[in-house]
Amino acid sequence: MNKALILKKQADLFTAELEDGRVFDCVARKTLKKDGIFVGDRVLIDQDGAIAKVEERKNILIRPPVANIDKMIIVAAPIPKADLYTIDKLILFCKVNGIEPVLCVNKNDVDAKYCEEVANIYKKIVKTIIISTMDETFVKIKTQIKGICVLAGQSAVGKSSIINALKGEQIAKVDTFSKKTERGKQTTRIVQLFEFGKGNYLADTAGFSKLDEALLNLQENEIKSYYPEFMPYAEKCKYKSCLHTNSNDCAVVEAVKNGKINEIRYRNYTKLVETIKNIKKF
Ligand SMILES: Nc1nc2c(ncn2[C@@H]2O[C@H](COP(=O)(O)OP(=O)(O)OP(=O)(O)O)[C@@H](O)[C@H]2O)c(=O)[nH]1
Ligand SMILES: [Mg+2]
Ligand SMILES: [Zn+2]
Repeated sequence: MNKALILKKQADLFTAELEDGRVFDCVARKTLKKDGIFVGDRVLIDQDGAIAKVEERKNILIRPPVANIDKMIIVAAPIPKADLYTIDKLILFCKVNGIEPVLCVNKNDVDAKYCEEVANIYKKIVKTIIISTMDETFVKIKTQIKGICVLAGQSAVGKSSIINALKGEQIAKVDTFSKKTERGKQTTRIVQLFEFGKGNYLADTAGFSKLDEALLNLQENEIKSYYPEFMPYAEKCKYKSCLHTNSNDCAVVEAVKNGKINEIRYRNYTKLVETIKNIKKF
């Protein structure tokens, strides 16, 4: 049997790439549940050219459905304005699932000052780049594509535009922000891995609507360990197993007050802890 990687899935039809680089369309053996095969899956192809087995996964995202993600490029922009709570949840999701997060602030041509402000919040926490798909700066993305990478972020931030700019052709469908909001739908529907040099892929996706569910398995007291900027202060906090959500003499809260920890990141952290606490009550 031959090893292959699933690049695309449309209804019952899969596009797979063999180790020698050949790309072909195939179906799954009747004994396999086709819902159980994801883009990014490493599979075995039998002599009839059908998918016979799915190999063990490193991680999996349910919506959008992608498996074995190495890196997530989280895209933000001035239009639509960056939702920092979503960015924080995506970074947390990455850290929990062994995915390397990279923040890409796009549309620098629209508002460079705003892009820099967003980048400044994150540059010490994750690898951060500022680009525009309208000029040459988009090439900064290219060196980031290692292994299976996915683009994530709100609708209209420019994920499909990034694919098109990198490929130098219009292969991913792009719509204006106003058209998207009129329809209330994202333009990109299917997940597909685009190849950028051997072994390196970038997937265009349509947002991460099941993100909250994916984070629910976390305990409220483990979230803080995924905030590297808390560490130096958390160590000094005099309360044992402190959640750093109460103001009485907590070293992390002090650091927020003194401007050592970004206040928006911190507020989003407490919001997340509260959300998880409340859900656990049911
Ligand atoms: N000014 C400017 N506009 C951009 C840039 N990148 C993308 N756009 C525009 O932003 C709009 C949305 O781009 P898309 O690439 O469709 O966004 P998307 O993130 O793929 O959206 P969904 O598929 O709905 O999730 C389009 O009108 C693009 O032309 C940029 O760097 N600068
Ligand atoms: Mg898109
Ligand atoms: Zn504390």
